[in-house]
Amino acid sequence: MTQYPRKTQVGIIGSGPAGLMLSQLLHNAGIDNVVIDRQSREHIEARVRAGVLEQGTVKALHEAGVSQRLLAEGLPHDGFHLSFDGELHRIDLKKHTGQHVTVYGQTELTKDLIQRRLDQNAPLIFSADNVTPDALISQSPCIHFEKDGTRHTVQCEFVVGCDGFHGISRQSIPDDVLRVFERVYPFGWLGILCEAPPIAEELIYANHPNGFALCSMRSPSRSRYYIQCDTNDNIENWDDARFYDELEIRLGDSIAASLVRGDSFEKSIAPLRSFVAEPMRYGNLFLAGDAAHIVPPTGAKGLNLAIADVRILHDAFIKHYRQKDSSGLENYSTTCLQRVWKVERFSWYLSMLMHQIPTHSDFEKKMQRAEFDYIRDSEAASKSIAENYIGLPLNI
Ligand code: RFL
Ligand code: PHB
Repeated sequence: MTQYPRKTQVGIIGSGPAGLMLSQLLHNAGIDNVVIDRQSREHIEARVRAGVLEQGTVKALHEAGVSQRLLAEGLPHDGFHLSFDGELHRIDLKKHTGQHVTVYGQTELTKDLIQRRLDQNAPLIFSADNVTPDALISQSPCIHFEKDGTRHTVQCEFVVGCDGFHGISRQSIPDDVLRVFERVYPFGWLGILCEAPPIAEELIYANHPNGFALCSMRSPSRSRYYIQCDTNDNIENWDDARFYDELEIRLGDSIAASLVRGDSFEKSIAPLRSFVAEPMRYGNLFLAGDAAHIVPPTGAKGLNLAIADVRILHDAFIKHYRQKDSSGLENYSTTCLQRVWKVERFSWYLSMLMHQIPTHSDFEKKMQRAEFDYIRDSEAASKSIAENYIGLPLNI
């Protein structure tokens, strides 16, 4: 029978980007850790999600030693486009910030992180049932889980909940301790992946009276497209022809002329939500990534925010273990939340600017248009979008 560790310094629940990256960073610093996920490796490696990495995220992956493929295959983008009723405005990231973003799929990043951890014989436990953090406000917290019908317990010094929005970690914090702030948007994103060259070299975020559309990519031969849809819509209602017809309308004739309609091989609908849980620490449990906060995907921030949390937490653990200084851990929640709320603001702002909001009056539609015109005509407004899009510094 497989033996699982009974003791570790940091027990990590969830092997998404946050959990895997934290595990790698801690390992590199000589801090023992165990990662436990309820899903199988195959399931985790098949999830299609984010596509845009901030330079800080790429740098962190590089420093963690997990950037070989990312540096070879990632696509540096010096700008992106906003489109309003077919009128394009380019946000020049390079000019305004001196930085770029990198297009590289979260799916590939996750595969790279898993492979690296397994190459190092890391205790990475997939397909665990009933994962439960326990004794969180004691000096000896632990994680219980079941594997192949047998119950196991890992004693930890700290537990980190990297188990996403629907995970168990946040739910383990009593209601009278946790305060949540939430907005659920009255629409979703219908996304497809297809084997066809992207419509343009850079991303296009479009607002049209029919709704939002986003043209993104994974590689020079693989495209990722999204359109705003009803939250309760069903992918069965959207064959590729209908999807592309609608995408073309929302982009306008001149942009749509370059569209190559590749057969889709992934199609899904994602809800849009803003969510923050405060505090991000309860006793010896720390929350990181989507377990603590969700942003609507319009600003491409969720994955980047998750990596930022674990970088801050990693620094705090190093201070704790090497210098016997727990101030980083004490301040973890406050430090992260400062940044989280700013990123929430940007994601909310860009979402409200670029979508058709069902409750909007004609006045609010005019305000949206005026905002676009202002961004187009003002260097300062474009620069503000650029500095948020490339990613705010860690210590703000
Ligand atoms: P994840 O990736 O959700 O991983 C959580 C892991 O925890 C496991 N888990 C549990 N394990 C044990 N016990 C339990 N009870 C558990 N419950 C859950 C899960 O199996 C999973 O493996 O969270 P993490 O690591 O915090 O990472 C967050 C990111 O995945 C997320 O923020 C981004 O995908 C958001 N996002 C984007 N972010 C960007 O930075 N740039 C983008 O361009 C971008 N585009 C997107 C996105 C998210 C999207 N969707 C589908 C919501 C586009 C879309 C459409
Ligand atoms: C993606 O490529 O999946 C993507 C890109 C930019 C976003 C959201 C998603 O803002």
